[in-house]
Amino acid sequence: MPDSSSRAAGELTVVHTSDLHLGTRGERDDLEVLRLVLTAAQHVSADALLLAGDIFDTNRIPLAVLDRVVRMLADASMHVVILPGNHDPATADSAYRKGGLGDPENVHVLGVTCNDTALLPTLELEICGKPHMDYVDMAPLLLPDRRASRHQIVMAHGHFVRSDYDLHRSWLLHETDLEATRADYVALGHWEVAQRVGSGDVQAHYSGSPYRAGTVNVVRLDGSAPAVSRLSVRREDVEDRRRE
Ligand SMILES: [Mn+2]
Repeated sequence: MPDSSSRAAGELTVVHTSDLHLGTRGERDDLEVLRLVLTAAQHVSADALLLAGDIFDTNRIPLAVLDRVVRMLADASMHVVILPGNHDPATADSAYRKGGLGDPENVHVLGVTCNDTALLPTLELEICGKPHMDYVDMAPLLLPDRRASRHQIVMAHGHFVRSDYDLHRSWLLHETDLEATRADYVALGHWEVAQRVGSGDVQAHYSGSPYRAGTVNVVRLDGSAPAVSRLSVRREDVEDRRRE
């Protein structure tokens, strides 16, 4: 866990990604994308890594793969907050309830290891989100209670409504609701592209999948408007930074 005394007072760095879809190759999944994401998060000395849904492609993940994921997250020396998505919902047989995924003290799974809020008091940060609990359509944006911490982030996994043409889709996120969160940052998942959505004051961003976007979002919070940038997780860029 990063030493909180090494941070400037009240300053936080959070890395946000989603849609890793681990396990598409079964036992042969090399988890390379997770390694690249974790290395990038370590490069910016992230205090927390947010995984906004569809981390696993399916809940039928071989235990050997789960076991390696658990060890990688436990060794990450940062908080990891996971929101179950529509591919990996927090069902009774969810990947998040098997293989000890919720056991490491730095790993927080919304709807599994805590309710809809992960409280990280050493970071003065609370992360709220409505996990997918099954495969059925629902409104995926949680309107948080009045904040109890200095910093508040909302996570949601769903489809942002750009026009009426989107209304036939599932798990819809409406701009008015994003604004109503009043959160410092809204970490979205479900889209493959990295994109800010909404035109109001609340910063709501999709990270995109690391495969398609080639980046993760880096969010710096210091009590004023969050600074959001993107960091490459392409293998050659991650290896280059390592050699610096
Ligand atoms: Mn999804």
